[in-house]
Amino acid sequence: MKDILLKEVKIRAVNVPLKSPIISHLGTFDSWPYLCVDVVTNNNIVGNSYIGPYLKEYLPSIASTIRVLSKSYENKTIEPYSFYQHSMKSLSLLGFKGIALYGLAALDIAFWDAFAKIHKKPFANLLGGSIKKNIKSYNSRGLWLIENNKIAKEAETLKKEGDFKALKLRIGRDSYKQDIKAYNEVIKGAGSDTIIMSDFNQCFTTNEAIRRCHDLDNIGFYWFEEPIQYNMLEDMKKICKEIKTPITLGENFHGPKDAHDALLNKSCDMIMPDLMRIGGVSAWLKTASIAESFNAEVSTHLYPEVSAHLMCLTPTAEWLEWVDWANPIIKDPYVVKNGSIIIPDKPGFGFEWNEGIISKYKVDL
Ligand code: SMN
Ligand code: MG
Repeated sequence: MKDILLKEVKIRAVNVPLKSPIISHLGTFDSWPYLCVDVVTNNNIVGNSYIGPYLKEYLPSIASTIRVLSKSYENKTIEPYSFYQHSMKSLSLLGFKGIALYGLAALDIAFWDAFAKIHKKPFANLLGGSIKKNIKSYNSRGLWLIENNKIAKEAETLKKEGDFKALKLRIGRDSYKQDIKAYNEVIKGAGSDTIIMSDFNQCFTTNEAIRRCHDLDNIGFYWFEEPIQYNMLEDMKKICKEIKTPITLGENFHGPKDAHDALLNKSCDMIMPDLMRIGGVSAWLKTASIAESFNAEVSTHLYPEVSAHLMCLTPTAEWLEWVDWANPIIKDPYVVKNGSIIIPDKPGFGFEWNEGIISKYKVDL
């Protein structure tokens, strides 16, 4: 095959309204900011990626790291793995974490998408995996810290959206009794066979977390997520030791080494890396191998389209987190049926932009 070279990297920013607001211990959000990246090759193949870095004010600085990182690869053959290794080395001067890593992730995902399109294969197939039809997915787009009397109805709606078997409830309300009430409302609306994950979003001190996790330990939550500040690995270890319900961490792992450190330290029972914060596709694959070596289950955080392919290549894959927040910017959004995400039979990760919506919600960089 003739060398296919990187011609150009285009970056656009959007701020997409959410169907219903996110109300969490991390803050309240009515819209979600994205950077949409296109890597364009000399034969006009386009690799796409998006990242959603939470705070729209930081879109320009992340876009700027993407531009700087991509400069090294202009007119070079598209080699995503080598690009990742090279970019990571270059970050030693800036730090391996935070927004520089987010920029690297955005580029890495788009390079892999282009690479798979060059080879005319869905990404998971390109790497020698089969496209799984049963990637179990939970609906995580709702059940925020909303009023109790709204929970049952919302749970019922969320469950029906893709015949989901599992939903995630945000907890850490004022008292443990309120968390239990919220759990019971989910059961009331979605049925007693529903698997219910939970997320504290780091709202407690260590002592509070131990107390609350004990109070909720026999309720039936499938997992407790991030009870305390994400980087308190020693305290997390203590919580893990005391509590029967599995504890998960991972959306705040900045790079594979964070996953390694948390697993080695027994700070969590399972992990759920975020595609952006872990450092993109290349970093996910490294993390999947680390998790395999600890025999630890891997779930995903946001980014269902790319994460679905990665779950096909993750030996200890568990739950995929489904959110539809990026659906408006995607031409044919992925769907979930019978509680499993459907990976489209298309080259790359299988999504293209909805240009009209991108223009509508575009923000300046
Ligand atoms: C979450 C994700 C995105 C925004 C707020 C909260 C949450 C999750 O931690 O795991 O889905
Ligand atoms: Mg979370």
